[in-house]
Amino acid sequence: TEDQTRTCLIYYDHKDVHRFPVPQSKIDMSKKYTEYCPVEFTADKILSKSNKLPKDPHIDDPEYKTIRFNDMDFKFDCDRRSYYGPYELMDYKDNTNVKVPKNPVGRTGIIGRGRLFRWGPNHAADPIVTRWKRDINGKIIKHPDTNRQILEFVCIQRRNTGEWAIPGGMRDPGEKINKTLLREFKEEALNINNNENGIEFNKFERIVVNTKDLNKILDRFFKGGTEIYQGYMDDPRNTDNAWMETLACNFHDETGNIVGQFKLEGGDDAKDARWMELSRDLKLFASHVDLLREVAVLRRAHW
Ligand code: RP5
Ligand code: MG
Ligand code: MG
Repeated sequence: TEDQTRTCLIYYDHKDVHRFPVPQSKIDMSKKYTEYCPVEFTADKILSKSNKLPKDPHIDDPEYKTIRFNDMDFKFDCDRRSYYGPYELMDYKDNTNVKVPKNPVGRTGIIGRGRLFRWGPNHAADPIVTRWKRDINGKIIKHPDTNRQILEFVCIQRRNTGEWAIPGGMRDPGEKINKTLLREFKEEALNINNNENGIEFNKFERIVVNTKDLNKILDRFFKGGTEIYQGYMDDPRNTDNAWMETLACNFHDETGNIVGQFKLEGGDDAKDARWMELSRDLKLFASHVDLLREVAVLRRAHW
């Protein structure tokens, strides 16, 4: 509704960081909001120079001025373009010498990067792996209300907030988006951390394959994706100057004999993984439910 405000906390381990409330009608930055006094927040982990995470320089670092916004940035090995087209730059507080990216969707109640590594768009990928719900004899089940087949998707539980989500993740520096989709699925839903030597193959319920075969199956399966969405993600970490954008792809196992047979196991930043029924009543992290609705429409499934 009009006067609804977004007052949520930024994220789990920063329970003290409250966003400045932004009424629905004031989200658009072109609308005047004179009382607006966003909280300045960039997590220590993002500011620290001690670890090797691929972070951007902060505004007080001379390197900051070398960032190439709205472009491929080879120096920092990342794509700073938004799916929305060019975003504007704005003053950081009253400092007219420093320009920071302006969130194209609007005000969030926080300036700085919050917990995000990059200024501007932070690119992620979301693999939505689906199969049809079946009875114990393998027959596809239809929903009594809609008489439509029911989809199940691979869902993970995020370690940090405990929320259930699509097993998505951030694009590594220089990484192709297709690689991110497959890598994150393997890490978070199969607990496979790389494809060097150590993949165990007792993680499967009904099929046993060796490492090479497993990778072949996954590589082939992940070639047949359908793009569902690319754009902004309403992520709890977003700020006025740093935000999540994602590319979501549906990988559907029609027969249920491929990935549909895999035993899921949460790994990396996921503490659990399971097949979950698609329905409008799902409560998931960020706006992941909206992505699933698109998949249900695409597959003419129950929703
Ligand atoms: C969401 O955060 C994206 O849709 C993706 O699922 C996820 C990526 O962040 P991490 O899972 O790496 O925290 O905005
Ligand atoms: Mg991950
Ligand atoms: Mg993730």
